[in-house]
Amino acid sequence: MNLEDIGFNSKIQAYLREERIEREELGRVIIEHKERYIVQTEEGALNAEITGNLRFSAESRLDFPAVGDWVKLAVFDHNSAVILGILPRTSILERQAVGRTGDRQIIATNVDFAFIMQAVGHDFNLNRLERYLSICYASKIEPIILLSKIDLISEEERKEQVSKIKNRLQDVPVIGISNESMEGIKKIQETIEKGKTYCILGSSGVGKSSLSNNLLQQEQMKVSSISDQTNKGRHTTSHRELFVLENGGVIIDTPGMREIGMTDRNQSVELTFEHIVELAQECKFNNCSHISEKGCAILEALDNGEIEEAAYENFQKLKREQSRFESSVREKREKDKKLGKLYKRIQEDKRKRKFQ
Ligand SMILES: Nc1nc2c(ncn2[C@@H]2O[C@H](COP(=O)(O)OP(=O)(O)OP(=O)(O)O)[C@@H](O)[C@H]2O)c(=O)[nH]1
Ligand SMILES: [Mg+2]
Ligand SMILES: [Zn+2]
Repeated sequence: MNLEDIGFNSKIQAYLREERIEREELGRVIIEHKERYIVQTEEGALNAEITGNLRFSAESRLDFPAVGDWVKLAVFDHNSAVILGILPRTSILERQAVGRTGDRQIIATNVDFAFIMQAVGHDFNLNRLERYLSICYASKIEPIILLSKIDLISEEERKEQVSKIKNRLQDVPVIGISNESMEGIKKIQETIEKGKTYCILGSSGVGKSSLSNNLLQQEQMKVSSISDQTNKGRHTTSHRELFVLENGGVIIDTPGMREIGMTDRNQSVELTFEHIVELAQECKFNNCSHISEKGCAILEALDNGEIEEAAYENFQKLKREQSRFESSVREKREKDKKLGKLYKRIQEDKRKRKFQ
């Protein structure tokens, strides 16, 4: 396998030249298991760990390698290496770490497109689609919505669901697919460009790994069997994994996500609700709260159906979530600062006592 197959491009090439990194020292993280990594290099896949230095200087999860990262390696033998550093990321797909306000979790990095997958039926949810869009736009990742399991509904029902998506999320492409009848799979294959990275996102059980296998044309990823499905809440895929398609596209399969909490990435929510943000600029007063003001463009648009009530509510909810994240990051930083000062004082006291 050569590096171009896994997404190597002229931008990375330029970086290598600038930093005097040899091609042989470069790899891409394809699997992550709790601080142990599998890294694809031109010579093959290697088991890798990070250096103590990298771990020690890491300030947050963002400083650890993630699936999709390009990393500089020290290669020891045929199958092991140490990760010395992470190359600058072109994009970071991240969410709020589950149950830990103010902490983030990287889903994948250096992603160009996201396949956001929802199955017809219970899983279908426009508010959740807007969450996914926001985490994509946060990092300039282009979303493509996949409506899966269309074999389970009629043609008419499918048209209805697609138009629901189109009405709410005007400019995002939607592809209906079935891993059973294979409808739409060819369309996805045609969409995939060589050297670009596609991350598949969605709840557990929507068919992400089934799609991965169909694109790979082999059973690479474990798929839940029908009997497993009665076992609700069970996740079949437990880690993120990157693999290369025959035509050169790169796919990242991910475990199903139940929550997609907003982090503080700039503009993410605004870009998803661009039409609402634009309208708000037409309000008569600059500081319009869009609650009862005369000449409020938002209230008017809600009245005449130009904006869906549900979309507006979701917009506000995501913004609130984002500011909660921001303030908890700020609080943490202040706490750390206070702790730092306290620590310094204790050290000084100790020193003084020594000399007394
Ligand atoms: N009818 C129908 N069933 C599907 C389709 N795609 C997947 N399935 C079934 O749905 C179940 C879950 O599929 P997976 O591919 O494991 O789902 P996943 O999204 O990878 O799930 P996690 O790994 O838990 O996140 C399996 O039993 C599949 O056979 C489809 O297009 N139509
Ligand atoms: Mg899976
Ligand atoms: Zn207003």
